Amino acid sequence: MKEYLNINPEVNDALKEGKPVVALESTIISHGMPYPKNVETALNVEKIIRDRGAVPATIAILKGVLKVGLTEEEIEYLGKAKDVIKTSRRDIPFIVSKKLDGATTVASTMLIASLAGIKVFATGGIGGVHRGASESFDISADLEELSKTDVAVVCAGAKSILDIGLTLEYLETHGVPVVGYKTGEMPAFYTRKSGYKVDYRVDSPEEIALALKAKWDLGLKGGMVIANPIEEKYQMDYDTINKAIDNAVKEAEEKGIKGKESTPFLLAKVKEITGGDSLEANIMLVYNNAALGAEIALALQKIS
Ligand code: PSU
Ligand code: MN
Repeated sequence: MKEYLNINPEVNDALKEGKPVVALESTIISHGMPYPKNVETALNVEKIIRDRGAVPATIAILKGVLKVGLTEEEIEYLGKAKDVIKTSRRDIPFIVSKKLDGATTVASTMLIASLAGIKVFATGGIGGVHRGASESFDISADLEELSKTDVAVVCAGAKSILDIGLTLEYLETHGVPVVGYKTGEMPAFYTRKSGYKVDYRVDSPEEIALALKAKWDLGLKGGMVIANPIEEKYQMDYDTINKAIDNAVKEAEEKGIKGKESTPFLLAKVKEITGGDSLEANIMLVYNNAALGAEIALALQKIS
């Protein structure tokens, strides 16, 4: 394992001393936001986590090495680079053996975080069951990973580029708890509402930490989705964003966009249609999730 995995010294010390660590993904940097906002956001996210007394560990694959805890220079590099490959679980063997650069999705970030011993991961949104999946079979590997890898994922729910109802059904089938932070409703990334309920409402990081401890103590494999709604003041207008998403989905269908290109295409289209508004909302919700991720990591540390 040592030859594949590189944990930076700050993260390594924190893990050894049992200090709270929060993992962060890198597809959001390379494919989720434009430069330089992506780099600025990634660095701010790390600062938010540090300010709360936890250690951030941004994860990516650089020249074939699984990196846990990128330096500022490495984040800058990933944010600017044009040829970084979106890397989910199935891509890892080739990115590693060919010594390529890979930006990690929720699935691969969970996997690598777990190899390093990190239990909490904060991001924007998870992948899920796509609309029309009964025909296309397009279901993100993020969901499968959540069913088997012991990492809690703090997100702002799932975008309605996905079929949120089917995503929740899939998670239920695979035994993945979906909890709402201070809400009983599953948030839809840009908006606090989706029309779907979460399994449990939780009102404090301690409550989440206790449930995670119970889950893993009992040997119930897999993660947990902690859905943290975007703050009221930053949420987008429900009809505006959903119209933009409907148009993006229609265009993807017309152009025959499939497979791993699907999510990045839809995200970019939605951003194009809504201008800077959706980017701004996206950034604010990631900050919100980073803060909650740090608090959960702290709460978990206290009881473990
Ligand atoms: N959803 C978002 N923003 C993102 C992603 C999803 O709102 O940046 C990224 C994440 O890295 C996620 C990945 O893990 O897309 C899912 O891709 P796919 O649907 O191809 O599994
Ligand atoms: Mn897919």
